[in-house]
Parts: sequence; structure tokens; C-alpha cells
Amino acid sequence: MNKNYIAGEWLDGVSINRNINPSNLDDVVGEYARADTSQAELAVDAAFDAQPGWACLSAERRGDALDRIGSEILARKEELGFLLSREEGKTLAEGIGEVTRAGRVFKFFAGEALRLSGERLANIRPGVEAEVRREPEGVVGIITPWNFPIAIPAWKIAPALAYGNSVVFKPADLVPGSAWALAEIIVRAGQLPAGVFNLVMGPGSQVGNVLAKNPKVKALTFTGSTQTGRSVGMECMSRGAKVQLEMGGKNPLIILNDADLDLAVEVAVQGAFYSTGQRCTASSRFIVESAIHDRFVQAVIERLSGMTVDDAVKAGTDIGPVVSASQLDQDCDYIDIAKREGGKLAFGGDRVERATRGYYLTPALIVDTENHMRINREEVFGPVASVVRARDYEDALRLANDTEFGLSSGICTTSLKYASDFKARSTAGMVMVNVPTAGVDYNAPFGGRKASSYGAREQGPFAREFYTAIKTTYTQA
Ligand code: UN1
Repeated sequence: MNKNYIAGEWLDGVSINRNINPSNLDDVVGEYARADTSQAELAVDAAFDAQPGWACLSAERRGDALDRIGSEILARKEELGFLLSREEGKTLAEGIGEVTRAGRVFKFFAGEALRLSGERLANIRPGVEAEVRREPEGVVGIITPWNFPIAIPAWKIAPALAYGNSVVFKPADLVPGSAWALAEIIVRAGQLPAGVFNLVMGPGSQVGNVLAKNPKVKALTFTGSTQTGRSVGMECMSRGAKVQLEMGGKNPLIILNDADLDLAVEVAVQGAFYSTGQRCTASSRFIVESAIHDRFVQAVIERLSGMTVDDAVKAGTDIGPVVSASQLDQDCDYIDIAKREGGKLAFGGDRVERATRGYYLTPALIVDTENHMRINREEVFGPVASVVRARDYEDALRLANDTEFGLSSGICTTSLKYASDFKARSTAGMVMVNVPTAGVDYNAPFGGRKASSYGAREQGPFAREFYTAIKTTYTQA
């Protein structure tokens, strides 16, 4: 059994989590320890005690640790990518791609550790020097979702450590395998002092709860559902902790009449259905201008009919299984809801059987929907996209922004005028022109607006806003 890493030791849990392959329910990926509240408290105490020492080491030393971690992840990307695809269900190419991204993230923050700087301000009072310093926050709690089992942990853990914080990391219960492998690399390749990094696998109701409530956790970063994010956020705010929340999306992709049709289909299919549509950045609403509507729908259907839904690690698979039975039920429920609301299932949405027992669902395209329908208001988190007709660009823009969410949005157009206008007037945190709404670069700020996100941006140099505290000093010599 793979154990938790707490206070510099590998510890048994209080129960065992069997990690099941969603492509093959007879395949147990491994057995992982589940911690309880008291073990989570132990990890927080260890992180609290270790953090000042870690912050005192040189930035170069911290950067070197991250660099070694990044190198090992990259060197083992095939093996780790296989593990990821086996436990989460995205295709092998996507699994390896995600591992590569995780390795690159560690390399990026290895450099960023050395680039942290402050500022000396112009003086107001003669003889008094004002300076802005950035310091670590202290203990950072990290709660991650199942859909990016290594990249999201990487883009939270790497900046936390780079800037001198200690970490208590709680991965999603569904995907302990990648998290454990990552933790093992961090601990061994990073050669971190005991307590600086802690892996605490276990349920949100116990481990997550401790991270939200324990006063020693100074900052908490969460990616997951809107509902859980909000309750975690309220706990943190009530005790004055810093919090960063990345939650749901209902991301629109506008297709204008002047779009390059082949490119638009590719952007739409990649954004909506790759990674089985299980991305908070997935395009779930295609907002299509009237004159191109029928051609676009037809071309998407043709593209989808040529795609293979099968075992994630099998050569030739384009779309892997849905992650779990309950997620599959949710996807199918939303397809039914859309049909009852008046939408028409134009393609897919079938539970299918393959050589192994798994949660297979063909990609679903629902047409003739209206933006007020539940299918266009609520996040499905599966290979399900709907089409809304727009009269013209202004109508499309209005529909795109008419959502409680605001993570990512996209437009396919060859018009500079509409592209520029959309970049300015979209109410999403990330706006894509002729590229999919999902799939982002690790050196750019990541995050949304409205109900999608709360707090500072993740990734790139902007990550320092969350992982450092600002101190202003005034000195009279
Ligand atoms: C991506 O689309 O490349 O949970 C990243 C998610 C996001 C990450 C998406 N936080 O889907």
C-alpha cells in the first residue's frame, strides 16, 4: 500500500482507498492510504514547524530542489503518463502531455524562485525609505481535483515551495496514484527538510476540513466544484486566511459566419471533447451564427463520428472513459434534461461497451438549445456540448456573457474587428481567438471571473500574488 507522507515519514492511514481504472473496472491501479482528521492535523503541525527553516534556505537551494523534481518528472513522463491515463481515463497522449506540463511547471518555478524581488519606492518624507518586500505566507493547504491529477498539484506545489512556504497537499480521492508518484518524487529528488512537504490523501470531509479550519494554515488554494469551493472559501474567510478558488465553468465558443470552418470544428471538438470534456475550461456552449450554423453542426458530427471512444491507454483511442459511475450518471442526466427542455440530441450520448468494463460514453452534441435552459446554465463536466443559434455578432456576444460563470471563452472568426471586440467585451478571465477554450500555457496567468474563480491568479509569475505576503517597511537611517 502507498502511504501518506507526514512530518518526514511515510505513514499508514486509517483506511484503504482502492484506485480503480475507469477504462477497466477489473483493474486495480493500486491501494492508497486514507488519512483522518488527526493525521491531517499532524501534517499541519509539521508544516508549521518546518516552514521558517525552509524560508531561510537560499532561493537558489529551493530552486535547485524544484529543478531536480522537474527533471525527474520529465525523464519519467511516459511511465507517469501511463499511470495517469490508467487512473483518470484521459488518453495516453493527453496523460503524457499533462505530465510534461507538470515537469515544465517545476522547471519554470525553479527559475522564478530566483526572480522574486521587492521594490524601493520614491520617498515622500525626506530621509525615510519605503520598501516593499515579498515574504512567504507560511503553511499553504492545497486541495486538488481529479481531472488533472498531476498538472494542477504541480502548479500549486511548485510556486508554494519556490517562495518559501511549506505545503500540506490533499489530492482528490479518485486519483491518488499520480499524486502519490508526484509526492514520492518531490520528497526524494527534492531532498526537502522533514515537514516542508506533506502528502495527506483522504476525504474532503476530514482532511480538507482541517486545511480549511486549522489556524496554522495561512493560505489555501482549491480547485474543484463551485459548491465545495464556496464552503471552503467561507471557512477560510471566517478565520482570516488567504484563499484562492478555481471552480466551475460554462465556457462559450462563438463561431461567426466568417470563421475558417475546418479550424472552427477542430477548435470546438478539441475544446469540448478532449480529456473526455472533463475540464473546467471545456467549451460546453457552441454559440453559432445563423449562416454557418448548419454547416458547422454537420461538420462537427462528421468529425465526432470518426472518433474512437475506448480504453484510455489503447493506441487509436481519441476519447477515454468518463472518470466514475456517478460522473457518468450526471452526464447522462444532463443529456436527458436537455432533451426534456426541447434540445435535440444530434449525435452520441450513448453508454457503450468495450472489451473491458468501463464508463464509456460517446461524445454528445445537442442542438436547438436556448441559453436559458439548464444544459446551458449548469456545468456538466463531461463529453457533452450544446449548440445555441445567434443572429449576429452582438447577439453571440450577449449569449456568451449571459452566464454566472466566467472562466474561459472563445471565438472563431477571421475578422480582426470582432476578435478585438470580443477580447475587450468578453466577461471571462481567459479569452481565446481561434484556439480552444481549454489547454493553457504554464507561463501565463490562469483564472476566471464571476462564479468561476476567487482570489489571485494561478500560474506564471502572477502566482506570486497568492504565495507571498507583502510587507511594507519604512526606514530612517
Ligand atoms: C487546461 O485546460 O489546460 O480543472 C487546464 C480544470 C482547470 C485546468 C484546465 N483548472 O479543468
